Amino acid sequence: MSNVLAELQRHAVTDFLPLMGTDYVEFYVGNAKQAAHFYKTAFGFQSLAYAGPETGMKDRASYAVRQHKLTFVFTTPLRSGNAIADHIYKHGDGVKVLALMVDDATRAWKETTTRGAVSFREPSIVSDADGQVVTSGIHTYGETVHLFIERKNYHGAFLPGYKLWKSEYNPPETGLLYVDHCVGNVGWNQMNKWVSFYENIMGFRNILSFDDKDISTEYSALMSKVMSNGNGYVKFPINEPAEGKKKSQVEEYLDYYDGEGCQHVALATNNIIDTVTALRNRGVEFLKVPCSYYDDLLDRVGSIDEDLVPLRELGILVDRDEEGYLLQIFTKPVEDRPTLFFEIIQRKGAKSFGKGNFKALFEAIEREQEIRGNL
Ligand code: TYF
Ligand code: FE
Repeated sequence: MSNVLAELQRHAVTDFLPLMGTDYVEFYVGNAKQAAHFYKTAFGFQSLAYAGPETGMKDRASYAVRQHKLTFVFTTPLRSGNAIADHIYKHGDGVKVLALMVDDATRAWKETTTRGAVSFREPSIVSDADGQVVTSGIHTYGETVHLFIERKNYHGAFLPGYKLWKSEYNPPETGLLYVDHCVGNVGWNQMNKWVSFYENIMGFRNILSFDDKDISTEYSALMSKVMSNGNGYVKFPINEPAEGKKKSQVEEYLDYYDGEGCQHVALATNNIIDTVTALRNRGVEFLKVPCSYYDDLLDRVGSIDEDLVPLRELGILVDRDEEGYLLQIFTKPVEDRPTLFFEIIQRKGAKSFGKGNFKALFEAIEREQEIRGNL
């Protein structure tokens, strides 16, 4: 039997938490109406669904937007003195929910809570005229949660409780396709705890590790371990700060987010030059690497399909592994706090995370830390 087949069979018997991908990412924000507008205007998301007092949701307003398989939800509280308002007061705008697509949300909750996950939501059925959705949830690092979404008996726009959001303002998409990975920043010496959490409680595997030798010598230090579920559709790298010559970028995040949380969400495209051109034209700000990065790029990564000129003009980074190459670029933080940012990534065979770019990338992040006075 081929290795591939053996591997597939191993997972078929051992994967107690089969995931079909990321269902949506929900952000708790100070002003959901304006956040939704920003992600439509700047990132090219399309209006999808709305929930609020008009739909029977008395305490909050939520706007769901979509681009291909990528769904973001922006939620804001309508009054103070509740969990959503407290979350924003402490963390600023940030990711609350990394929702995962499952076939059986009741089983997902049982499998994970019996292995030690702390429940966030017991399996519950929500329904409307378009059918029913089962959701359940568990806590992960910081105040972040994973929801399990079972929507096989639902054919509405998004979720029960939401109404279709028809807007007259529909800026074009920018070619963003799906969530490639979501990175969590955890506290000092908390890496092993969260690696064990994803291994033992969620059945993930550690597929890649970067330690301070890969990363820390001159620049902001961190350790990173990439956790992947069985079929590879869901990947959660975890960063921990490390002692270095300068203040770790992970420590800066922990200071400003006031705890552990989601550091970046990587969004896939199949034409990074077009996507980043569009994003820049719409006001999205990206980190810049020195022009010298491009002088020896082709010596480092070999020949690539793309022209060097637009890559250099846009500041897109390239890295190669055994299976192919990838192109990636990072936005500046999208809040006033130096917390959450986005990565735009195009994979051409490569399954890695751009280790060859860490030096240039982390030096670019350090320049921003320096400007903020946080180095
Ligand atoms: O997700 C990754 O591993 C890459 C590299 O603070 C990276 O995007 C790692 C840590 C970090 C920024 C980027
Ligand atoms: Fe990344």
